[in-house]
Amino acid sequence: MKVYDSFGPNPRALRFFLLAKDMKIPTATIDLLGAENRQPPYTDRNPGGQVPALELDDGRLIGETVAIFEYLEEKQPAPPLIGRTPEERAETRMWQRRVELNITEHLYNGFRYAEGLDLFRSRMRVLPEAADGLKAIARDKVAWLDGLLAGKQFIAGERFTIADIILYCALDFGGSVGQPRDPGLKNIAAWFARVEGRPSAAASLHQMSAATGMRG
Ligand SMILES: N[C@@H](CCC(=O)N[C@@H](CS)C(=O)NCC(=O)O)C(=O)O
Repeated sequence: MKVYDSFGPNPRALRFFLLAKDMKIPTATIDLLGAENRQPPYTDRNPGGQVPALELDDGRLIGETVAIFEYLEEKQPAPPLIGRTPEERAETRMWQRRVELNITEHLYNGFRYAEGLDLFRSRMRVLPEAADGLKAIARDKVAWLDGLLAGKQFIAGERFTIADIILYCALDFGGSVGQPRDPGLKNIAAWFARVEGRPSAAASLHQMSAATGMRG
């Protein structure tokens, strides 16, 4: 297998996952800031044009971070980051969908249409007029999640899962690009500190983070 990796919060989520599972997979680095991911030969393999991606031993290429998580968890179930049982896996997938559909997609698009506009305008349709609204939706839903985290260690309950990895990487990135966390959200703050305290959190940060000022 080979991981196509780069700077950025989604590749960071995969690095976090691999570190947490202690899985070592050879890596090829894609120049995201130089848009290598948006050109052949990368797009010949991954028409989604984004990073990360996973090349399988039979040559297939898998894009989409969660599809990669699911594949790797099936290959190496321990430690479980999706779940041991059908019930645990269903709960994790429910929270992962809620996190991505309500928060992280809006946070990322809010960035792409504002602070990231110069980087993204040649790559996709951008909607600068939507940026503030998308950021506001992400903030509203983080506040909603804050209430739901009361009495829980992690998003899916007592288990640390991919829902935590995905949200942590997004909120850490957001904080570095003009979407800071509301310090009044005490449950989110405590949860963030718990995830940040895991060794894979710091270890998954890309070396370019220091130079760019963006945590990815
Ligand atoms: N839906 C994709 C999103 C991946 C994504 O947004 N990757 C970013 C890096 S964090 C990227 O490739 N950005 C550069 C670009 O879109 O050109 C996933 O979950 O893997």
